[in-house]
Amino acid sequence: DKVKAIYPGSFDPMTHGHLDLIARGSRIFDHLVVAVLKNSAKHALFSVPERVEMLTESVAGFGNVSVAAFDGLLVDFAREQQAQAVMRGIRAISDYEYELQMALMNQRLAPELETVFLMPAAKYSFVSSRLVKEVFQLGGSVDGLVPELVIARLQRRVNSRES
Ligand code: COD
Repeated sequence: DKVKAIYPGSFDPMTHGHLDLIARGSRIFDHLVVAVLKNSAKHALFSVPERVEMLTESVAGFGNVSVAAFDGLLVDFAREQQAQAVMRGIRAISDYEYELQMALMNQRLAPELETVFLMPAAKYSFVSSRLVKEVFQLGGSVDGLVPELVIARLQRRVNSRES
């Protein structure tokens, strides 16, 4: 049987940490759906279509990875997609508590759906979308932490705010 997994998140914006996880997921699952949450409480820098576009371009090289947007409960989206697993990343102990809470809540809501945790390469373990935005907006370099196409969009976003 084929195993389909959902990799949900805000991806505002996607980073090489996310891509590292996607590469790992694409090797162990038959199909991976990267799912961008539509109605996040988090204040977003990029719109959902922009985030989907950046991800879609970045995963084009993987034959078994697709990108979608979703709203409502993750477990409902997973059922709709007929997925067996949810993939999440753990960078450090600090991620664990939040991830465990969500995994256990999702397990209660959908006992048939497994959450699978993967660790990124150590060189990406400190990378977060939040810090990428902060460092870039304050004029620091984020080269090597996000794909070039994300840097180009960050540049345009910050320039348009300044002018
Ligand atoms: N290396 C490896 N992994 C990373 C890195 C990195 N450098 N950076 C981030 N990650 C991982 C994160 O740990 C996470 O697993 C994933 O990548 C996505 O990260 P984010 O920050 O974009 O995603 P979140 O945490 O904002 O996503 C939250 C969800 C969208 C999954 C959650 O809010 C949700 O499921 N919402 C839908 C409503 C719902 O079902 N709620 C009940 C949940 S119990």
